[in-house]
Amino acid sequence: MENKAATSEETAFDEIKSFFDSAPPLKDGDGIVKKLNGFLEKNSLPTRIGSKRVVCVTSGGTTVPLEQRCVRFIDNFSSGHRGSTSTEYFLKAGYSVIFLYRRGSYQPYCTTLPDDPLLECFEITNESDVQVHPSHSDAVKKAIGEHQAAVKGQNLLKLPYTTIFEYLQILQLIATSMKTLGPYAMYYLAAAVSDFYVPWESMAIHKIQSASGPLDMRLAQVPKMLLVLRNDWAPKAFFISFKLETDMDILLKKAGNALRKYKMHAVVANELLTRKEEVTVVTTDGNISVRRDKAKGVTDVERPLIELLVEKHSAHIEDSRNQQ
Ligand code: 9Z3
Repeated sequence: MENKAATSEETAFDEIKSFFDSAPPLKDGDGIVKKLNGFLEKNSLPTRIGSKRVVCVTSGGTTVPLEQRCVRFIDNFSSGHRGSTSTEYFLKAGYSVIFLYRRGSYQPYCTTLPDDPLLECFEITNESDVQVHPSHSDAVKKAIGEHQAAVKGQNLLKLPYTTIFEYLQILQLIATSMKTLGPYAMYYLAAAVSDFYVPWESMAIHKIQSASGPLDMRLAQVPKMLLVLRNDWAPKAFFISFKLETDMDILLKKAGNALRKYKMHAVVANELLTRKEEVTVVTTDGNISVRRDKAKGVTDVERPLIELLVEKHSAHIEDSRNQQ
């Protein structure tokens, strides 16, 4: 049994190595490492109760390019609402956040602003100056004030990605930098990550032409990065992954499988249509349903979800200390 597990981990390791070896080089990898190290230096100062907690929140969906000079791509559904709202609650709870987000997806403190904030929140006065429209004034002040406080206090680092290649390459850099935080590090993996991709070396260079008729395409499986992230890149960290399904009948079973297979501390199971109302936190101690309860003034499901996860992270840190 143990041998079988070791073999599947070795296979995953080999697949991941070949995924990274064949991926296009990450643009400005050195710049990203510099930002990460600067951020973590500021945030790994010891506190009265141990070390500062840092969470890596992933948000938005990865793309899978079909051409190297990409005109077309396959996308994964995620607006980034879950990741950005959760980031706000983690910051409020005293965490520092590395926000790995899909370019163009929702940003922390902006989810309650209108779709086109620049055009809808501002107006030109009779004196040809620009001012915030009074009806949006409170929302804009709150968003700018809270965002500035997080960035100035160096508690929020935002790193953008677009493709599945960039996402996994940056996640590896984050894990390498965060390793020294041990149990004080948390991973909250809300991004919707492609299961299939076109390997770079077998990808068309130029725009695929339609003249030759229908397109047949074989997609390779994205290696299961969670296994290596959990076991090798960040073995002491606290891990939360997400399971998204559209069929309620299989959701909890699949979340339970992911919990065991990847040794997650919790898997947040959500169904596409009800994801903003209710999620189920699946753990080895049982399932906990978390709801947005308007009657109790709870405006989103992320607030009680983050409260619960912060509590569980505290227990994880306590356990790790007792084992030392
Ligand atoms: C989620 O399940 C997120 O909760 C949502 C959030 C993407 C549904 P929005 O960004 O939506 O607020 O619009 N994320 C993880 C989805 C995912 O790809 N999970 C993989 C899977 O289900 C495992 S890593 O197999």
